[in-house]
Amino acid sequence: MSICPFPAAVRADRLATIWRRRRPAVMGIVNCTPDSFFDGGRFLAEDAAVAHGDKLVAEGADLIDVGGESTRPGAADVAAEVEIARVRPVIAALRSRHAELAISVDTSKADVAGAALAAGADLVNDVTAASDPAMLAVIAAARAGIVLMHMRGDPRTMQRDTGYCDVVAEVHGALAGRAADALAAGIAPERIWLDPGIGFGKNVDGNLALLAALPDLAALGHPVVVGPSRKSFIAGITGAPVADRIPGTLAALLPSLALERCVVRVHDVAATVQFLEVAQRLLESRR
Ligand code: PMM
Repeated sequence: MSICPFPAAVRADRLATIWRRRRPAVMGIVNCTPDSFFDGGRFLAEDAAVAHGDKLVAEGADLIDVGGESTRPGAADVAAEVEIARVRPVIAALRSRHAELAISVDTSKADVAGAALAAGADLVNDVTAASDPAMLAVIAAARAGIVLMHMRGDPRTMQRDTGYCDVVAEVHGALAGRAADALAAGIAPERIWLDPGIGFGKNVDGNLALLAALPDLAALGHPVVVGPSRKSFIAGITGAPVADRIPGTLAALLPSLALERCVVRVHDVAATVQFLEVAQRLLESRR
């Protein structure tokens, strides 16, 4: 008898359903943090976070990403116990309310990942590409998925140096290396998802180059995740304050439409679903 209340086969099914659409899948963000750059403090209370998750599901989210530590530039570290106390009840509540929903936990700590998987999460969204030495083993043992995101340095230091010789080659090369490590740890290729880390140690041109090169990232053979939602490169181009960046976010999602297996991580699910549905139909009408 398995002691895990969430068997690997059920988890695999939930992750597989992500790809049922003809357009990119939508990951809705629930930040249970006091200090995230857009929604910090709004969903710190458990009931507010769960209600927000319910709302994003009703708007058409294919996955919900629950985070308990801000990754904004300059953000302070959070102890694992604090992070677990923030995310575990929210994940458990969302799991009991939405049996079929794929849920990810946004963490870079293996202990938090383990607690979140035991509470019903399917996927670990790791902005440090599994820098915790125990992370890949935790994922492999649970037969869960992992998002390996590229970041230079850590949130405290990442915007100090945003220069690269060739940002696309460097980021894709680093992710290919981490994907190889994840494969070697026993994680199946379809459960290793790659994210170029928009806004994490990149300038405006670097972010744009990485967005435009998403098809090259997908050519590494893994699903791709991209998270431009309301980020400051949109202000770098347009001057728009964070409250007014939905149009810029949607424009940044255009390259994702060319990919077969892509997840877009966004705050605004309803607007994103509408954009992707119409854009996809438009593209198909030309074929
Ligand atoms: N961005 C943030 C947090 N987590 N995870 C992935 N995979 N990709 C991202 O681009 C990403 C992330 C920062 O945004 P938030 O503070 O609003 O969650």
